[in-house]
Amino acid sequence: MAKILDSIHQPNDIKNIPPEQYEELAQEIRDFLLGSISQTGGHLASNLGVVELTMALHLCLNLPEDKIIWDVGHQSYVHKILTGRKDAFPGLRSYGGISGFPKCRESDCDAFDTGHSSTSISAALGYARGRDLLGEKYTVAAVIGDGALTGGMAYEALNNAARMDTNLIIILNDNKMSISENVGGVSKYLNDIRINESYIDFKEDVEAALRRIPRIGESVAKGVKRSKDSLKQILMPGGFFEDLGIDYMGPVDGHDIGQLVKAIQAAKRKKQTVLVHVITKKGKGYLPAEEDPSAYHGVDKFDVSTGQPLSTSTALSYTQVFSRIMLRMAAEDEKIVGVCAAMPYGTGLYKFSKQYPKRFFDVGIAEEHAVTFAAGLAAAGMKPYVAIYSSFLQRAYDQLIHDVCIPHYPVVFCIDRAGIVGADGETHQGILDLSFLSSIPGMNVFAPKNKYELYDILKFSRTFDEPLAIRYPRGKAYEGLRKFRAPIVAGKSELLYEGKDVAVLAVGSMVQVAEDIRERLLEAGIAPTLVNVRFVKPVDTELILKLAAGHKLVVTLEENVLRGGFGEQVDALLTRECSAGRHTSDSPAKTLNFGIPDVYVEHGNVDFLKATLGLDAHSVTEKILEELKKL
Ligand SMILES: Cc1ncc(C[n+]2csc(CCOP(=O)(O)OP(=O)(O)O)c2C)c(N)n1
Repeated sequence: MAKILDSIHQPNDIKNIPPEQYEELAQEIRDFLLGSISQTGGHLASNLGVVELTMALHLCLNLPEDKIIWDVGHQSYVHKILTGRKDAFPGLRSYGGISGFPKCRESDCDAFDTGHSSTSISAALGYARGRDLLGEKYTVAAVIGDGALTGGMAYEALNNAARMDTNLIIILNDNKMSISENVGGVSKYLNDIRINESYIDFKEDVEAALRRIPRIGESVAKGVKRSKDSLKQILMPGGFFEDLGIDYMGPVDGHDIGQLVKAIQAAKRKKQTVLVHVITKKGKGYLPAEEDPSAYHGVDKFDVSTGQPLSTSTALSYTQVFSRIMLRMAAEDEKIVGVCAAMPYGTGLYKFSKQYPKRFFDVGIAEEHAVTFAAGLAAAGMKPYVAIYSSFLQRAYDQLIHDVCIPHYPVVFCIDRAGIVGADGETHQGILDLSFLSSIPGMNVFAPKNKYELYDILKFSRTFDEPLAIRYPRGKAYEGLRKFRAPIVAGKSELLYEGKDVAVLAVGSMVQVAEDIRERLLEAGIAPTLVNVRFVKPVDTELILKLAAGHKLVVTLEENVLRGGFGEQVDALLTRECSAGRHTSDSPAKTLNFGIPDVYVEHGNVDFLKATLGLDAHSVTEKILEELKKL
């Protein structure tokens, strides 16, 4: 039988569907999402939850003239389907295929690129202000989840958007969940509104009824709005937003298209910033996801009938290794505390949170706050471990400098997903941390070569009295090179193999690649020196100078941008030494730096992307051999 969804080929096609078919269309979209995401992997539960909301937005707005800005953007799949990209879903998050996030370059219906949380209200406000200045008339809507609303930037934007005399719509998609259960005071506040279940009609009816009371009606209505008691919460919820100067509408049943359309149409008529509070169920329509939305937030390929992943790996990831070590360390030291920003599962702190609930802090999607909060914990005498993804730590650059490194607090940053992460693409690649961390005076930066070294550096961190960043990649923890376990000494590298002619200095994940490169060079009759860099900051100056004096070629390898990375530090050191006349050799070594060029790396398979960037063993070996021939 022909599907309703098959009649949607381009933006606004949904408007040709009769209302009595909306429910069926919603079901078809859910079936499509399940069928497709179970084959490709991706963000499932959030998208299942916004099917009706997205349909309603597309029914009320004209795309691409009107603008929808999706916060984080992981829930934009339904929007992609309704804007003519359904057939591209087999390539979702693969190299050359469509992105898992909104991308302006992909469609003119994607109004703003997102990926990191809590940016949508700022971007939407900018759009609205620009629209007004240019005398244009389109509608701007930001769609932000209750999780994303825990991020500080959202409040900066709300503050700025308050008391505007022009229209801006904020749709608050409240499903009680961030990736895990949402946390904090605002989450509780929203929950209290939800419990009252006083929907939009009721609120507007009450307000109108109060106003109709002869003579005193207007002032009673205003009085109720101004009061802070629970009666107000029942009669007119959303007082927090109203007090800020933002019109609040809701709560609205986010799976009732009629209600949603009515609310969005009413919001469009407002001459100010209006927040429409929409209640949805994360994972809606797929029981396993409804029951455990965290597990189905982001999924690999899975079997729809059982909900089980298609491939399971028994190999431990760095995240799991970190998770286990944290438990062991916390058992031995009561001062150890764990901090994460809305990602207890992703960062490996979940078990810690269960075993040591009092010493665990999920601060919400608030990386800046997480860092300064940890500095405060350290100031109070605790030993904080902040578990965070590399790309999200970018947000807290000033806090790292101002609150941790200037006062020199011994906070440990356990930086996961460092390097190429793959399917999530540009916004999530952790390829800047070595550069931005190395530039901070007082910061120590370490990258372990394998899982044993992650254990050793964490053990070392317990008595290390300085700020320390430990960065490790996504996925399976390397188990090779086990016999190399030289004690960790601050600022010192580890010499793995001594050879001649070429010295290869590899950072963290690249040590495994360097081992392969060494094998290949040995086959070509060259015995290279191989160094596990360990500390990218401070670098092992003594060893680097020694190697530069004793080899023709010094090669650096890192899964980080070349700009400001380890390789440039080596280059700068050698140049400085040469120009100061301190170089011990007559002909100092030439350097060859391998890393990521000055570009953003799009989504795709990790190994494929590394090979494209020339960071695979074959490409590097070829270049080394070529260079050696020239020397
Ligand atoms: C700055 C930043 N930190 C962390 C994340 C990881 N992350 C992606 S989605 C998400 C939860 C978002 O929750 P919510 O906004 O409520 O959306 P839902 O998935 O529940 O629909 C988190 C923490 C991110 N994208 N950006």
